[in-house]
Amino acid sequence: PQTIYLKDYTPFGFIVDGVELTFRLHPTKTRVFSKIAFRPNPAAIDNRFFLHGEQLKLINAKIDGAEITPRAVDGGIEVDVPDAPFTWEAEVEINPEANTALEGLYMSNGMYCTQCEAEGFRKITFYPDRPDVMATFTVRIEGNVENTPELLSNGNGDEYGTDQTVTPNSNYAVWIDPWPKPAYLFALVAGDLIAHEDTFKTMSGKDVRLSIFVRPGDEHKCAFGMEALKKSMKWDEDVYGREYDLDEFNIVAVDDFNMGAMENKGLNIFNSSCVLASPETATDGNFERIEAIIAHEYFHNWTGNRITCRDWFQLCLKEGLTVYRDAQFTADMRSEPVKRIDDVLALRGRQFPEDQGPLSHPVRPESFQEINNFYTATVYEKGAEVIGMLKTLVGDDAYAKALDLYFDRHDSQACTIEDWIKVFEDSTSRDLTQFKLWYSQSGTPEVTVREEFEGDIFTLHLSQSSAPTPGQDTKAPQVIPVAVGLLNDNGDEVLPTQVLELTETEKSFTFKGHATRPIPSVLRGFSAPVTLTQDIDNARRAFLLAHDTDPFNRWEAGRNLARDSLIGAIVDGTAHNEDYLSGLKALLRDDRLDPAYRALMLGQPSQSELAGILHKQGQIPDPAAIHAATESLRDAKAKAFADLLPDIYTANQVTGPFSPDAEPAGKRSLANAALSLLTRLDGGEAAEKQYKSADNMTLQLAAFGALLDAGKGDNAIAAFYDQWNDDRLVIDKWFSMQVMFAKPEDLAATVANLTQHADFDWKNPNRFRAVMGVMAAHHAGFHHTSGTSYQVLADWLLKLDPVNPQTTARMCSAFQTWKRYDDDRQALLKAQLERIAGQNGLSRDTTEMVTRILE
Ligand code: B3K
Ligand code: ZN
Repeated sequence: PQTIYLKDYTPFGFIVDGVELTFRLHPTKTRVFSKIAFRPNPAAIDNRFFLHGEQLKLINAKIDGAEITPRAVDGGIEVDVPDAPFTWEAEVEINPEANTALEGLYMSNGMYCTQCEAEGFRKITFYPDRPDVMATFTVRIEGNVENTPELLSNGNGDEYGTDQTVTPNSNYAVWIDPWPKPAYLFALVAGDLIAHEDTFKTMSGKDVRLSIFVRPGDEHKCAFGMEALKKSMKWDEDVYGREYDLDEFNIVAVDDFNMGAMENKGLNIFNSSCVLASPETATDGNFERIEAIIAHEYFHNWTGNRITCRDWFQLCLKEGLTVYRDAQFTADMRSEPVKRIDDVLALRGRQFPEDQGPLSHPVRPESFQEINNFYTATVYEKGAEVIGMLKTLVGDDAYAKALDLYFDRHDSQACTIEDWIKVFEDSTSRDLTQFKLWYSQSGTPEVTVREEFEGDIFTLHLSQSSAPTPGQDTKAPQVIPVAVGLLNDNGDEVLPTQVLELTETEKSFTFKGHATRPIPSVLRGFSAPVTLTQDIDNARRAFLLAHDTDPFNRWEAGRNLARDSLIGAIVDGTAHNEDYLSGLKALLRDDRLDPAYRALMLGQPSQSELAGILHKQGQIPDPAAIHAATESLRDAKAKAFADLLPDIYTANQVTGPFSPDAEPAGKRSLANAALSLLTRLDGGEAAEKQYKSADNMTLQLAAFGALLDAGKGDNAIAAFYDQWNDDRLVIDKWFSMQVMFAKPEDLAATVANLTQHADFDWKNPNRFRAVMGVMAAHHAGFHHTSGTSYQVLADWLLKLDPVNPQTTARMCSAFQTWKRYDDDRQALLKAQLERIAGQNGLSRDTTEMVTRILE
């Protein structure tokens, strides 16, 4: 496969003045007619007229009305064209039904839909399928009124009719999108859909029609998504001054989708799991995620669509910023500290392993083979952390000013990270040259803190280092904002949060006028995506757990105690730390603390996180020992909190009609956390009761999990299936839960068994992930010494690859940590990776992933 480099970028030789498309829909023979106005681009160096095109059957092509025969070249066609404006016309045939890769135009349950980002438009028609080519689109869709009464595309609906003269039962719609956009934002949906409708009045008083389109039967699952959409629209006006820019905004729910959702201009397409929700079928976690994803896709309207990326290396320009914006939104709608902790958990769970293994790449990568492989936690989540650091460094007001300038200066442009940085430099006069390293250096920096106290001067000596990553042996020091506060012995804050800028390898910061030695709280709010090494003892951590005035660091203190207790148990079988247990108990009792926050406090590092920590410490992680230690810590908590758990459980029951708001959801999460520990004491009695009386999925699923965990899930497995077998999204949960709670030694067999089930529709990405993704995340089971899980996963990846390379490639990351483990496991893992790599005809997507992982 060919490697594409950022340094090779050149602009396209032509400018597109307008695109007209007509779709004559047919499940296996859809005709696409295109008429595109081009003119030479004066800024271009290369004026070859190359159009991307893949899996297209060309019926005919014309330049200025005269039929021509294009030259077929790698990935598309080339044509000799006049050195003056001209019109390109083409008619192509495509086969949506055969499109199992779910990229381009495909069918899902009888419904036509598209996914074009990153490079899927080239599977629809010949086009310069690159984000820096922006154009206005007019789209006519012709369908069959019975199968596709609803015909949707980007922009504003201009015309809808039935046209009996051409074909009986035919219908058509015309859509005009007045905003220039790259082809990756094109969308088309056609099917038998029901709209859940509403309206929104924008800040300048324009009425926008809002619709969520779903398959018949899902109408009752739209209300929450609609509220989330209206909240997002209002929030973007209030906080960023961004107003919506079309007369309508449409969302469609699709069952077969490779990812969460897609921000197509005016026509967002969602994986049904990321928009549909009812109290009976969706958990509080689902509700929160849906709200965040709807916000994310909506926010892309400005950060992504109005201002887009020049090339795919700049992906973080839209994704990092939009993730940052959706995090701000969730923090505003819900609890800021809880959101921050959730995000750091996700970062450590997904981004750190990526950045510390063979797939490590900069937030702005410099080369790729398949761009779909770079929609990663690094680009998205670390990309958002980088924006957060920038805001911390320049301050809130300067950030707001810079963003205004960004929207002003770059509206309707395809931009780069340089443009983004320049906006901040111009509006703050700050030199951001060093800051830019966050975009180009990969890896997780490690910050080490040393304390000194002399006279009345307290000094923090900070240093930074960064381990080599693929292609980057040495690193320059980065600018790391380290938020610090000081406490006295009573836990009073004697210095409120200050941001220290660590710009060199080593730098010391002094704090004068302290009669007694202060206690620092370092990296408050997780002010930078780094690992922190601090030589402090358990007593200090217990003090911070009890007193830190920064909610993130208070949680972090408990987390570190849990981590060290677990590492001690794993490495030398040490008993669990009593200070941790008693400190945590005091905190759980504290009713002034938000229940959601207390629920997070009850958590502990995951098994794979512990494996990563041990590996970083130069040890070989033993999955069975890690599993045993995490189980024993849960047992220890159940025992230590035995008298408290029933009270917590009872006090956090929610009565009245279900609401997914933060407050009741927080109570449910604490009650469910208590239930999971209680089950270790009562053998599942309380869980059984909760399962029977549950009237919402949050309670039902938690009880189901507790029963499975206790080995008492058999009845529930049958009952759950009977109750929900007509709801695909709930049946995904049914599959996942059985995999998640399998005993390590039973995992491979459980999975093998589930894949035999009639409902294991493996071509559906949600179902595939519900089983295979959850298996790969089951640390002790996946890494069971038998190696059977490795083999089962590889078998299924090989089976899925020819059908859906994108989902296959993504799941290969399950193997990215293979070098952490002992020789036997490494050999088993490597054998599977090599088996995948050696497959004939393996997709470009999967080839790139396994090659990088093996390197
Ligand atoms: N921009 C899309 C992701 C497209 C992924 C293509 N493989 C969704 C999002 O980030 O909002
Ligand atoms: Zn996005």
